[in-house]
Amino acid sequence: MEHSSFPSAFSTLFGELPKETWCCSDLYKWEGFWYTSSHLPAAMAARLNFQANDSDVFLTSSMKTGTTWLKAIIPTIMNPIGRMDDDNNDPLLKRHPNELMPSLEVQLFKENPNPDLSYMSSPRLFRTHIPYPMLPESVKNSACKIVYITRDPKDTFGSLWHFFNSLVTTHGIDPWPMNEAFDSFCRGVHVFGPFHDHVLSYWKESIKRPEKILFLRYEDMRKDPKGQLRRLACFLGRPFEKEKEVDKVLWRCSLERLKNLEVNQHGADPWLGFEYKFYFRRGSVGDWKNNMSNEMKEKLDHITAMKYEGSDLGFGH
Ligand code: PAP
Repeated sequence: MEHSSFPSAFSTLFGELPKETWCCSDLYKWEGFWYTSSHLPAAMAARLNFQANDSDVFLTSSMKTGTTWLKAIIPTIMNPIGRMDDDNNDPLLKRHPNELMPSLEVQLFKENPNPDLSYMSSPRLFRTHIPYPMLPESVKNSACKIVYITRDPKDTFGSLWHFFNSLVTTHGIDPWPMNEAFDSFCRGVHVFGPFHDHVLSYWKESIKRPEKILFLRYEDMRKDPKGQLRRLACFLGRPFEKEKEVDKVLWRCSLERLKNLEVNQHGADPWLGFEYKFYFRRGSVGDWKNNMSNEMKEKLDHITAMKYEGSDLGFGH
């Protein structure tokens, strides 16, 4: 995995932090969560220097929970003409969803600890995998909106394993043993992990401040896409007026469509080098049945039930 261009100031710090090797990368533990040597300085710089505007929208998530779907949906909802505009002008035709919502830690604060963001027009749309406690204070305290998406931990793990295994194998590296990946996931050691703590950090805030943080589940989006889309649009202050607008956004952002677009079949993320096609796979609910033994399912369900006890998050069964 890549390194930040300003890690030298961090070399002493890195030497003092708990460290684990995860899928060919070194991860470092900072304030309870695991980061790569590239993400951690960028997240710290963003926390120090990022100034939120009230009109900003933040898409937040742990990895592989359905973020790419929302990276397509949110810009389409927020674009005043995007919902009904000529399909030939759809930005998704030319740009992978990653490019429509820049990431704090992967893009904006990676090369420069204090980037000039004045070129961005309002409303600015951002995404991040940074856990809630590490968010810049102005994001927490301004009126900007935060959308969080989560997913069944079993499907999240399966998606994470498939994604990184595809990356390593296409680079000629040995496959990532699933049992090794699973053991790390259960211990909470993975990029931006522990998964359950990440989810809880946002869920708790969403209970306290539902007008500030909208908490979505991938499974609900799959089961009732229209209902969840309306909920999201209202939260963002852009309610739908016509049914066909809802249909249009869902079609434009559907996995089937995005997966088959030229831009997503052949391009690669310029910041990460990851091939765009790997962001689109099956998108199934319950795909863990194809990946996990019963023993693995029982183990992860048990951890989930313990971690989520007292919440209405579910998933531990
Ligand atoms: P990220 O954290 O790297 O951004 P993220 O988009 O959160 O990844 O997760 C990828 C998952 O979302 C994949 O799930 P799978 O591995 O179980 O198949 C991917 O298929 C799914 N996904 C991507 N785009 C869409 C979409 N438009 N609609 C539904 N699911 C999608």
